[in-house]
Amino acid sequence: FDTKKDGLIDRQEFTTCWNKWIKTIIRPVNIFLIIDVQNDFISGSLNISNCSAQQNGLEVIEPINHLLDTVNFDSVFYSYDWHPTDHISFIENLSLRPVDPSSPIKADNAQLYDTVVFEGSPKIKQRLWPKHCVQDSWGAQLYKDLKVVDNAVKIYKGTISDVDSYSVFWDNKKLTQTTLGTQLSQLNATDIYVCGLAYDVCVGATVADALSIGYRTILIDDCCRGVNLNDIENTKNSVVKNHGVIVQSNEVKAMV
Ligand code: VGL
Ligand code: ZN
Repeated sequence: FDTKKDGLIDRQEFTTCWNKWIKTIIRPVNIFLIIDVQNDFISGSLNISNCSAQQNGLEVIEPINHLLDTVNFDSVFYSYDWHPTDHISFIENLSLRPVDPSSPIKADNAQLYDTVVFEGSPKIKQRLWPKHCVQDSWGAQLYKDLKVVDNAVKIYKGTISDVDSYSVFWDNKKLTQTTLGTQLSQLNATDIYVCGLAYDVCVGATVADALSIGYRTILIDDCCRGVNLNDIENTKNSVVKNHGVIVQSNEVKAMV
């Protein structure tokens, strides 16, 4: 492989092809990413069954545990929505920051789940949620029946007061990153299996980022529950459009 004669590629090209493409295809590194399966979203202050889709977050526990018991992932990641008490997304904190004059919804009549525009440069669009997943609180703990495997990696997001973070990769302004990106790179991850809560919020944003980075991204539909049916439908459509894959949990074992 030292010469280029007769159409043979040289050693450098061979090494690149081998490491970057061939090994990646024949030896995938499969990651299972379980997003925000925390008390507050299941039975606490942001219980998603009170949102418009009226879905039950508890229903993800059994299929996720079954995958953890039966599928041989290379690594399992759990993310936590992990907010300080003065977080910008809490409707209780609306008076802490000036709402911009351009905001279609004014501070005086802002309701839960509305989107307001806060002053700032650039201005900050923020949906208002009830106070949830406060750092170290009960509501921020993983739901008790969710299996946590040995050697799991935990990722914390939404930890900065003035910016929300739906994606487990980046905050909503793409200014700061969690440790997820570097940890996946260190593992040479190729395939990311994603599930959890909420389907149309943090799961959707994370899958979009995983696809934009270029991971083979597999969304496990029956292991997700969400907030709004229209938004869930839009999430699925955009995953397919961006060449992600949507599967049911009973299809995963044969893929890994
Ligand atoms: C989430 C709303 C607010 C989520 C987090 O994990 O999907 N939703 N914060
Ligand atoms: Zn949150």
